Amino acid sequence: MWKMISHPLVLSILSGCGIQNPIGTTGDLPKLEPKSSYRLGFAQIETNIAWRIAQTESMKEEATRRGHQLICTYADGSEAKQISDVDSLIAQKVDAIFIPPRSEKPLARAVLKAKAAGIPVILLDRGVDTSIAKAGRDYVTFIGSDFVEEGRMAGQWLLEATDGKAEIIQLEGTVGSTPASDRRRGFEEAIAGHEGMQIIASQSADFARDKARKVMETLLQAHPNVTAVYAHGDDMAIGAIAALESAGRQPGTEVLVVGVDGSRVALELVVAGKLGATIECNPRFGPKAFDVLEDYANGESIPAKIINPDRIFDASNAAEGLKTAF
Ligand code: GYE
Repeated sequence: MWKMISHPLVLSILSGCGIQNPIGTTGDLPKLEPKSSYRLGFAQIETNIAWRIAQTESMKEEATRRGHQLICTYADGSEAKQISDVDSLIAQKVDAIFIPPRSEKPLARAVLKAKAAGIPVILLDRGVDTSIAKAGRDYVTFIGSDFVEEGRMAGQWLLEATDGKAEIIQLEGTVGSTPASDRRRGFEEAIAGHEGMQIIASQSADFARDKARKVMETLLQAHPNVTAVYAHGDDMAIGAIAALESAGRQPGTEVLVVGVDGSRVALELVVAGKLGATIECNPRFGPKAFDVLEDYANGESIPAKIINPDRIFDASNAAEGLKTAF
């Protein structure tokens, strides 16, 4: 249908009627020539959390293994910087760009700019606003986890661990980012209808450990009745545990904490009994990201979403998980 509308003749009729095309959304996806070696861009969000470091390492390792050049940029957790990083990769005329969008709306525009420059984009681990940019039309695909399912797993674990009775503080990820919205939705779905499960406060701590510690310190004063914490990322769970301990509360017994990611430090805290559980979110994207890129170049049809399967780690399997943790 879009192909029909995007036909040059139809477009000129539409614009003759005063109907404008949103820039960059017309036409097919930019093609990628099959080559044995590519010059690629990777516009990473930040470098200061274990999950991001593991993802960057995996991308670099796999690029090297396959003989591709990977130009990495780091946005220091800033959307404005990530957008200008994408601009600079476009200016360097890379063959394709991998983007983990810090948040959905602003980075959707960056995706459209790359498309307009004829550069295919693959989204990693976070999505963009699909009313602005769509898979198969503006970017090749999204590779990542089912965050709603992760949230559900966290909610289900807490429901069972507390026998359906908990006063919960939720520490949300970056506002406007896919994992924050979806992990919230999945968790709320899992506890819905259980009257004893109450979210007494919910605030963003931007996926960051220090912010989570500060947010938790403040929330603890306002809500001393808290009995559980759900953090959208392990770094925030770690920050919350630190805040609980410095307030003289016992994480793991008096206040149950559940996180997401399955990072090494989080698994150690599960083994130590301070973190109840963490839902895995695998950051090792390299092999899949480059397989998809090469399949795309070879003209194979690529699904709109490629989902990594995740597990739950609790006291029963955290020690085992440590063997391969990041
Ligand atoms: O869970 C979190 C990181 O987008 C899935 O980003 C990713 C999340 C991950 O900051 O720890």
